[in-house]
Amino acid sequence: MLIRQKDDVRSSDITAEAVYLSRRDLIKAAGIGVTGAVISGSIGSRAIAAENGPVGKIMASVTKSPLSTAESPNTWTDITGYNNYYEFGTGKDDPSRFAVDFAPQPWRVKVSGECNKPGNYNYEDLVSLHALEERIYRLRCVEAWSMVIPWVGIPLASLVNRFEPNSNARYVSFKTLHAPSRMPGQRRRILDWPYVEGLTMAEAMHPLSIIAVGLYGRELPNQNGAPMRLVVPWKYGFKSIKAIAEISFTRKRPRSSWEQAAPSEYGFYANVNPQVDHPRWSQARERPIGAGLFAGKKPTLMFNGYAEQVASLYTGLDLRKNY
Ligand SMILES: Nc1nc2c(c(=O)[nH]1)N[C@H]1C(S)=C(S)[C@@H](COP(=O)(O)O)O[C@H]1N2
Ligand SMILES: [Mo]
Repeated sequence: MLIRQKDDVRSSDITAEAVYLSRRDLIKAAGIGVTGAVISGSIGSRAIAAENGPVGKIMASVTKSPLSTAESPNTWTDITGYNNYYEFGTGKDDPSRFAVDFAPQPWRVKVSGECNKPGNYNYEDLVSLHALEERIYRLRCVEAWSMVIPWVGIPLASLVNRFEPNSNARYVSFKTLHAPSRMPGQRRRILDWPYVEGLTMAEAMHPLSIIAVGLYGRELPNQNGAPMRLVVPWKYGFKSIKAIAEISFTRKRPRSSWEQAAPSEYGFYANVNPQVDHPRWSQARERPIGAGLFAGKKPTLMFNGYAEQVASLYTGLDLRKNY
């Protein structure tokens, strides 16, 4: 069995658009004849390989954000090959296998509820008006594994402001596309489809909350939630809903899919918290994906390491009750 090579080549060491093959990808490409090119992104410092399906186009004028972590990102292969996306199956490699033919364009988003600008918006109209930023964020799944992911996205607040929520809007909810013919997992009753998630308005307006449309400087792969998904880095990964087709502003708190499925295990807040265990496992430590077979777990940080930025959103809230 091949053990992952650590390919910590810096972006300054490789010219943009240069073809860069990590040793592992070279061996793989030579050995089993991977179809498609193995290319490096304009931004990424790791090899970008087609082994988990198609590689999207490079996105123009992406700026680096000061809100990124300095930790080195997981490889393209890890981020696009180890996924949770039950619309395409419950196995970690199901989304990369079964979302290949999911065509995310054209895409429309229905906006409704307590706002002055409801309507049906085109993906282009929503995204093209905003400057794209690279945000390298930690992702901590409630299952106690983690990654570091270089998203490309836009601040959620900029998008929300376009719809002019009114003073009745206390929450914003999101729904994934419901299309069983295109999302095979929706033909089975794994969850109550479509997948629903929600945030308080204060959480939605927080500068760390983004709508991701890309990865490693390229268009978002289908398995990561193309064409647009939420990323809220201080919360467990299940809050970061994929393939958003509806956005609604509400007075009442929405019930998210995992909360509906198992309310004693998954709450509305779902803030990463090493002190509040899941009923069936500890949340004190996490397994970094891609660290190698013999690497140990590492401690999970309060609010996934974003406490300084977000703790004030929760002053006075009992985080043990409001898990
Ligand atoms: N629609 C939808 N969104 C989803 C999920 C899902 O099953 N369906 N899984 C969630 C979970 S549990 C995690 S950990 C993240 C994983 O995102 P990634 O596969 O891009 O790393 O997506 C979240 N968003
Ligand atoms: Mo997750």
